Amino acid sequence: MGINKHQEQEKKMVEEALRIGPQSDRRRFFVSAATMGAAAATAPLVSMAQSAPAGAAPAARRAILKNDARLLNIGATVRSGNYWDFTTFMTPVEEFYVRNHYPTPLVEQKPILDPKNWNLKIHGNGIDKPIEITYDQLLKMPSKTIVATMECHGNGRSLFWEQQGHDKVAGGNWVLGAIGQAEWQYVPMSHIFALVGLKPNAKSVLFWSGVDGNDMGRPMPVSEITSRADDIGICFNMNGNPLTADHGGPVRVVVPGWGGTASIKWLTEMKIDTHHHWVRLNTKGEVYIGPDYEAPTINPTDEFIGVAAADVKGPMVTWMPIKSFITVPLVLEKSPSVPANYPLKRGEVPKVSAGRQVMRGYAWAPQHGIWYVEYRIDGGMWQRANLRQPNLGKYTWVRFDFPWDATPGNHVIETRGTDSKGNSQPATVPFNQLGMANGAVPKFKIQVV
Ligand SMILES: Nc1nc2c(c(=O)[nH]1)N[C@H]1C(S)=C(S)[C@@H](COP(=O)(O)O)O[C@H]1N2
Ligand SMILES: [Mo]
Repeated sequence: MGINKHQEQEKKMVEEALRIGPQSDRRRFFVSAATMGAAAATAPLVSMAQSAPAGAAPAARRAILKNDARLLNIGATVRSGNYWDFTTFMTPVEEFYVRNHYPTPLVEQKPILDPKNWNLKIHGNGIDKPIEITYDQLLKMPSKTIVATMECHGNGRSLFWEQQGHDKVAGGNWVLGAIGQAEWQYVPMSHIFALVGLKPNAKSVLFWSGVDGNDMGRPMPVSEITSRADDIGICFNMNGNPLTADHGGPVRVVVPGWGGTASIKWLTEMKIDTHHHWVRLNTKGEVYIGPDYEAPTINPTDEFIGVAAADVKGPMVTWMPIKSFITVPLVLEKSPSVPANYPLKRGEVPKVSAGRQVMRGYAWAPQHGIWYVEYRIDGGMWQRANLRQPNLGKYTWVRFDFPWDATPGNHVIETRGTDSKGNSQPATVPFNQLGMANGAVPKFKIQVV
């Protein structure tokens, strides 16, 4: 019940943020109309100017700027990827899921998001030298690129409803598409730590936005960052282009392998301290809450920002588990809702024609990397799927395929990834109220005709 109240609150805040929209849209509309044909500042301005008929009232402010055509609309500020249409190793930005707790903030309302104004404050008692970094300075620092998946903790929540019958799980119905893979360009934390003089007793880095909403930020233990300080960083390019507004532009954090929440978008501040930080996104949001999970302990020196000790409900979700899917839309029968633009109606089973089929899929295991992928038909023997190149290491997914002689009737195909340590996807995972990180073997129902 506490969870539902929380969702209600979130909904209200989104509505409120959108209400100031029409005014700013009006301004944007007239600005871009006046410069019709000339290079407008951003793509959305152009499409808005073109799609609004002359003299018409400006369109209501959209919470997400990218085109909806290749995405699944699962809420005002949330879009999942159409994973059943995925074919590429790299996910085009237009196909990449968006998870916002608030509407995508606009430069018009938040001038700090203009690269000319943007700066990052790094401070706290865990460093020798507080600094501020401008966008130009950031771009001149040594940077790296990494190809890595990014996945929302809530991806696969649908499996709690569809396969495990947990009607107490609350949250959006992502199905399996809240994942994408991109090439991220970033200034590594190793460089940042050297610049500010990280103290040996520093404990926590709080990555903070505060731009889209005043509670958007998340801490990470210093030890976790230093264990892979070249892999985690301050990101400004995605697939070779500047980060778009929806994906946190101009600058976000990228933490490969951890759930998306760690990768704070619209980053403006980094607080590095010798004590722990508690905020919304590691207390009552993006945490495991359930009988199998114990709430973490609180120390007297801990800092609470916008939350209280009573809000600490469970351990924060970190690494994403091993997962896999075939590019077939999951049957949604027991989910509380079915997204309006999902290709299947409630209970509808996808159809495939009889005969030789090649089934394709994706598997990932960001903590240790995929070793092999198996599949089975109608509960039969597990068989190995063919892995396709490229397979660039633990942070990337791999594509796989296998032939299937599809015979008329109803069938179930399951897929199971195994990582380089020999861990495989389980049949079920323990219940948690927010439906985080469900890595159970997915079951795809298919009707062969
Ligand atoms: N400032 C801010 N950062 C954020 C969020 C947010 O709502 N606000 N959502 C987080 C969550 S839950 C996820 S899964 C990822 C999603 O990143 P994407 O929208 O670029 O795919 O951003 C994370 N960073
Ligand atoms: Mo997320």
